[in-house]
Amino acid sequence: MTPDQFRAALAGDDTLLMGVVNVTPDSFSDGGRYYELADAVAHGMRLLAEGADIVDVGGESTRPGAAPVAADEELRRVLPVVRDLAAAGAAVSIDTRHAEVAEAALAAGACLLNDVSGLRDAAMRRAAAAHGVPVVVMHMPVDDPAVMQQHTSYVDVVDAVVAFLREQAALALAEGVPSVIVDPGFGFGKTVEQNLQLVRRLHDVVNLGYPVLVGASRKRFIGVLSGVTAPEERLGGTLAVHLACVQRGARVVRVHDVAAHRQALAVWGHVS
Ligand code: HH2
Repeated sequence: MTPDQFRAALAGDDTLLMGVVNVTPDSFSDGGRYYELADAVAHGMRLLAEGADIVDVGGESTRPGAAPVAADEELRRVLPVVRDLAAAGAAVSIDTRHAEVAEAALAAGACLLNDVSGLRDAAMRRAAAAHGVPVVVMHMPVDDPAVMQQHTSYVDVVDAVVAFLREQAALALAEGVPSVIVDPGFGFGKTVEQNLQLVRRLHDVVNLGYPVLVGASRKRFIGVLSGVTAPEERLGGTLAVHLACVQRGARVVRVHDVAAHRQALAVWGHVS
C-alpha cells in the first residue's frame, strides 16, 4: 500500500495490518535480529510481501526497564531504514517518543507518526501538523517506559485510558494534526487484569469515534495467560487477543507475524 492508499484505507472499513520493524539490539521479542540496515529493510519488505499495509519502524525498545536511547543514536538506526522502505513506495510509520526523530523520519518519507507517549510533547504535535500526517496517540500512564509498571493504580483503567485518549486526540487535532488513531497501549503501565479489561471493554475506546489501533503482539500478559515463556512462541495467544479486538471494532493491528494475521483475518471475515 502506498501512503495515499493507507490514508484512504483508514477511512474505510477494512482491518489494516501494521508490521513491526524493530531496529534495536534489545526489543523484547526480536531484539538484535534486524539491527543491521540490510536486515531491517529486508524484514520490512518481507512483511509487506506477506500483506502488511504499513510497516512501523522503531529504534528504541519500550519494554519495561529498557535502556533509553539518545535521539542521535535512534536516528542513526531508523533513518536509513525509513528512507529505503519509503523509496520502495511503502507506507512507513515511525515509532518514536522523540520529536527530533519524528521530524527527520517524516522528512525522509514516513507517512504516520506512532508515539507511545501519547503526543504529550508539543514538538511532536508540531512535527505531525507541519508534515500533514496522521498520528497514533497511545495511552501510557507516565511518559517513561522505564517506570510505567509502577503506575498501575487506576480507579478504572478503561475510564482512565478513554479520558487520556480523548484529551490528547482533541489537543492534536486542535493544533493542526490532520487525523488521529487511538491505541489503549496494551502492556504499557497495565497489569494482566487491566489489559484484559481493555480488551473486553474495547467498545469504550472505539466509541471515541477515532480508528483504534491495538498492539498485543507477543506481549507478557499473553505469556502469563498461556504459560508460554518465549515471546516469539506466543502467536496463538496473540491471534486470540487480536481477533477479539477486531470483533469489537479495532481497525489497525500492530503485529510481528503478518502472514499468520493475514490468514486469520481472511478466514475470520467469512465466519464472524
Ligand atoms: N507496542 C510496542 C511498541 N510500539 N506502538 C503502539 N502504537 N502500540 C503498541 O502496543 C506498541 C507500540 C512494544 O512492542 P515491540 O516494538 O515489539 O517491542 P519493543 O518496545 O521492546 O521494541
